[in-house]
Amino acid sequence: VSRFNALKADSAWQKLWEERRTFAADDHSPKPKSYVLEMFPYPSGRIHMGHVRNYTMGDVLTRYRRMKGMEVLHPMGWDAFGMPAENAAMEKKVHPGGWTRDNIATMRAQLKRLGLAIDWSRELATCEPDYYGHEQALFLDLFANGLVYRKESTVNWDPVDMTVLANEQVIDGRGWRSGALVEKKKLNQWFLKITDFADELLDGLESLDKWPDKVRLMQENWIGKSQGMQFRFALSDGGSVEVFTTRPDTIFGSSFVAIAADHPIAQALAAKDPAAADFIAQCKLGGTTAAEIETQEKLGFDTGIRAAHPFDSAWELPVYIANFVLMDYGTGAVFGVPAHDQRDFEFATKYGLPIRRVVSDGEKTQSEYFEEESFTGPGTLVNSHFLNGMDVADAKREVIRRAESEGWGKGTTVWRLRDWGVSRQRYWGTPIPIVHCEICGAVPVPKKQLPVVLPEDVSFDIPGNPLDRHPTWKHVDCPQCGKPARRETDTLDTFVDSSWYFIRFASQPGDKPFDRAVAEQWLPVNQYIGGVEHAILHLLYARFWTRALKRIGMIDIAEPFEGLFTQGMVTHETYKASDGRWLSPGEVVRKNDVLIEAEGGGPVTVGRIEKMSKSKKNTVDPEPIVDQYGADAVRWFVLSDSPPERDLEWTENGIEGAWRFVQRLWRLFDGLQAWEGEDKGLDRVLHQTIAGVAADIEGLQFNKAVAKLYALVNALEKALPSASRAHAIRTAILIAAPMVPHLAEEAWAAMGSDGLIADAAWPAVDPALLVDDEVTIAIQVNGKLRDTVKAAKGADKGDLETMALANPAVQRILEGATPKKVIVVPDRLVNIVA
Ligand code: ANZ
Ligand code: ZN
Repeated sequence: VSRFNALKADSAWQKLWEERRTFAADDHSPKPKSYVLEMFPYPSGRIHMGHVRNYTMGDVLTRYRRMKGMEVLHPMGWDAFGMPAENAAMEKKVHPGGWTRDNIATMRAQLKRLGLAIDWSRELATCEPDYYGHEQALFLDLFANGLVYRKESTVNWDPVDMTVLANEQVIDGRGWRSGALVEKKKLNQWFLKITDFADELLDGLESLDKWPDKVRLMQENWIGKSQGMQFRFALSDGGSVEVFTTRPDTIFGSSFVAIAADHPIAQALAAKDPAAADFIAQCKLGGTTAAEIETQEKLGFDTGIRAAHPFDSAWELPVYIANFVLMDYGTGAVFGVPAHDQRDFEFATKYGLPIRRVVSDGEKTQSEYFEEESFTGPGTLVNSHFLNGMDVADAKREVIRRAESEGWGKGTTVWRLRDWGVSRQRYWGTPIPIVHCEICGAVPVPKKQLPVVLPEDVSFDIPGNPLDRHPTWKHVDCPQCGKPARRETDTLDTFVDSSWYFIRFASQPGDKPFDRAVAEQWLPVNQYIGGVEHAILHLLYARFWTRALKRIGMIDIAEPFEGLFTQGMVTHETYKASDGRWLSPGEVVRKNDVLIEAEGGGPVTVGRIEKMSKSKKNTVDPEPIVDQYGADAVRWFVLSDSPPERDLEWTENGIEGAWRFVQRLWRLFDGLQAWEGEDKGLDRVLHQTIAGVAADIEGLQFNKAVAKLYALVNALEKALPSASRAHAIRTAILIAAPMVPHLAEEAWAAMGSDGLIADAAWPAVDPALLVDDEVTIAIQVNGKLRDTVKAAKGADKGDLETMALANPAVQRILEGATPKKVIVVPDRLVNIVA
């Protein structure tokens, strides 16, 4: 019996698949089409285990659907623009383009070593002009249709690095690289009108029934539709302030009004009052993200202005400037109800403002509620005049009705979703195809002049945007009036690149972004697979971009991703040396059952099992593993151990077990002979496995499919020679082919089949063999299990009793005595009471 030589088989079959273009998707195929896509990788350097897991899942589905007779599009490309390339340029003095393209070459070769069924002829990299040039054209189409605009907005500015920072790059108010105190600066930036689609994007979620509920909920919260009311408070200085609330029912519980630091009233006050100006400056030092605002200490400045309560003008509320009120949500002003809002509660506690309960759930006393926190639950209105006794929903309606009829307020809807700011003051991104002219304003670059290509000769030795300080690149003539003008030097957020790559995969003509008819044949993506970290932004932007193209008549697809699957992470144990250094798995050895440092022999503590990461040094590089065990064993392991939506722990034992299984499967096949005779039981096991594995792959429950194949192989190893057994072994190879394609091809060829197993048909199932007509009966004596036996399903009670009494284990215990009683549960058990 031979061994499966994975290294030899892997490269031979990979070469053949490539030569024969086996996985090229045919746009004109008459077969039903399927589009399987995993989120394309960022070319960071090398493939990691998370990639292996992600791409193997999509691959199994692809290969399975091909065997089921579908034409499958399964492409691959590179999300190739972004910050890490510029960081590498600064640190290692390499060009971002060279660094990126080298990484792509390395990672492409690594992916090919996994034997993925990918149509490599459609490969694309977003950093190449033949991709981003088309993106520029699409940007201009959106611009021409009013879906792109420019406005002044606030950014985080690092005064030392002279660069704009993303929120994640601001740590405790300082630039992550320079450590300088970050300033807020106003810049003109480009925006995409995603808010125009807020309703559609929200409603569309309902149709996405093949998405995880949690992702839909996250999108819903991000879009954040709030129904409420907007109204004016008259102010003691003669002016007024408009507030937005989702809780008009709590109006009689208000004890202050608060405005944002950027609110015009605050700004006006700052001009005459230095204390107010100081407070506003202090507010600007704090973070701007919702999470930061939530956790910051709530601070306020009493303006001295008083607001009149709308239902009782004699009732005056102090007006504060407060750091927890955002200018760009609602109206930038609120009324505070400390009893029923936690931020207001903290604020009121700090500034000694009244805490007045107006909603009661009828159980607790006021002091119980309000010592620690506000009460935000449902209940009945109290202390609220004409609202008393109503529930919250009725009270909301009543306040809105009165405000509208008295003319001082109205019911409204507000959205949390903001327009998408796409300007980045960076080099390594898609240049925004606009020219700024003093006379004509912002002028689109004529389409025939696209792509606007990034200049190659840039330097990264001084801070700032290399495009901006390039000696010639930005100096161009205005396309409209011909006078000297300036190119836009901002580039597009890389999320724009990933918002339409799946369309370009489906169709990639040279002269336009895509051919509509061809793209519509493939789209939507039937199964999209990727990390849950993209559950909000990437998926929302891609949904928006697709809808925007639909609105301007470029494609008739509303939702780009029909099915979505978010896979879990790959984890590994962590190790620490006695001095607290993290150790990599390779730096640790086991000796006499304890772990010690390979170098130096010091004791090692085993830490938690965590997501593989460079910082904890608990990564395992896939490449040497593939070299050692072969692609099929690696594929088998990443599919096998846990449900795909959960984390998978990478262990040495696990990969060895997978390797042993691959060898077992090969041995079974290698021992195959022309046996004769029928084994009905085995036929049934086989057909149940075929049907079960198919259902599991379709449901993306790969670990279950793997478990069924294990069970089949166990049964085949035990089975006696028969024609049934020979047939089942051959069929086992077929249904394992999506998971272990190299072994499967090798076996398929050895069976003398012409053609590839990759092109073979999935075996048909005989429905008659799916019914289990044999059951396992437990034989008990005094309730204790003594043996199990097989019996025909539905066998009658008397037969089962006779069989049980004749059982050798039972006879030994009874020693000839007559049992007191025999209880028979048909199809389940026989219990003998002695
Ligand atoms: C009075 C009130 C009473 C409120 C109460 C809540 C509870 P969502 O649901 O997230 O939309 N708010 C309004 N504009 C704000 C702004 N620019 N910055 C900070 N907070 C703002 O939240 C709406 C609620 O958040 C509004 O309802 C308002 O406080 C506050 F028992 O008004 B509420
Ligand atoms: Zn001009």
